[in-house]
Amino acid sequence: MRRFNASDPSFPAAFKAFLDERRGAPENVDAAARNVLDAVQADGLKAVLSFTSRFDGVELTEDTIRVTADEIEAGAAECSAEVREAIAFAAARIRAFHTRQRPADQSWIDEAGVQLGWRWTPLEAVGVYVPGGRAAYPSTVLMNAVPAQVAGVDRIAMVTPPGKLQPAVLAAAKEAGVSEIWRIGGAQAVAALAYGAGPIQPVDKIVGPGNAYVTAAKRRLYGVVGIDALAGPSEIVVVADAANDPDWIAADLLSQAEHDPAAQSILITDDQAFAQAVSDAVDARLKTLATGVDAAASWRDHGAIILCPLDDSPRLVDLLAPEHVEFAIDEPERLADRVRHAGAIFLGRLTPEAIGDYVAGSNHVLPTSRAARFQSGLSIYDFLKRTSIVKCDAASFGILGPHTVALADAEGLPAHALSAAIRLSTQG
Ligand code: HSO
Ligand code: ZN
Repeated sequence: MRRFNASDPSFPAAFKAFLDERRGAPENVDAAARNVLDAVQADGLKAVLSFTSRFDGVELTEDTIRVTADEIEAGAAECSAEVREAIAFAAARIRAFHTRQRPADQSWIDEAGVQLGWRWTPLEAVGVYVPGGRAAYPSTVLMNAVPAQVAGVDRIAMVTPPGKLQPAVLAAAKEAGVSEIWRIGGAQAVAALAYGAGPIQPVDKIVGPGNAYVTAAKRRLYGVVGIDALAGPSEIVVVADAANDPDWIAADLLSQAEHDPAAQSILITDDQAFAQAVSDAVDARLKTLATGVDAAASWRDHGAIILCPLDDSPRLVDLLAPEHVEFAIDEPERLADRVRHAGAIFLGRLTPEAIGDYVAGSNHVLPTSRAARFQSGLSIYDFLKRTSIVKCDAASFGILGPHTVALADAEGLPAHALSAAIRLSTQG
């Protein structure tokens, strides 16, 4: 964990170096992902099954690749009532939040008499990647699939590496209206979704976090299909004054550190003694946390405590452009309103970021690695597209036509000019 004091003359340079640090091993997996994509594009299901055998050690066939409706039901039923209830609660809140994002179609007649507007339509088919192992989060299934469902996507296809499917993941998939689940993972799953493979029909967009191979495959497929933002390790900045219980703030920092050794948790505070108390509380908690190994690595390698007047915190937050920022202070809006770059902002002492991970209703798929400078979290807009609509009548065509001809001539495109001129001439 790094300690910074914003009043040190060396702070600007040291902080800049800190911002520029890479997190996570730069894995050179692009060539491998490309081979997988090429093979699946050429050989379809055969290639998908052979990669699944090679990378996952599981022999599948066309008949066993799909998770059956019975399996989904049985798996979901294994979930405890408490977890099922929490999933339904979360889904309803995520649904409500994203329903409010639904944009309106527009249509108007402008001063030239042209009818103009646009219409929003949902994507037809979307693929959701769900990682295997510990990172198979039911909450992430909800965060990816519910907005698609709210947008009105017809088909939501989920892929997840073969192996025992977590009951809660199945329950979440069911709740979120996932229409099909395929037990495939890695770049081959992403390729199958993009190109289609045997019974797996191609989709129009692929969302959801995955490992380095999945991310490399998604990056390569951008353009063949739509892709959501490329997910990086989690981040949290907590702005807190000395009136907080250090143990609460320590828990918030650890809540993101435990995701990944490459995650980043940063405390900004104006009180030296409080900073030390939080640091001690983190160390104490790390001793017993079941996820302590990853969390300790994250805190050790990427964690930081920045001492500065809280009034300066919005400026530092903007430089960090974090995925999440908490303002654990009274009247948090006073500072939070000055933040420009953050994926999500959590206000006050009773709004830990974990609330947003699960049940606030806002999306937890958020920009990382400073992408909050230019990107928003996943939303209904990721599953909608806008089609422009234009209609001229004789009078408005008379106004627009000659300018069209002039620009087409200037661009050396005579057929463009003609298609306007031909209509102008018949109108006398
Ligand atoms: N905080 C993660 C999402 C998540 N948390 C899933 C718990 N489960 C995104 O940065
Ligand atoms: Zn989380």
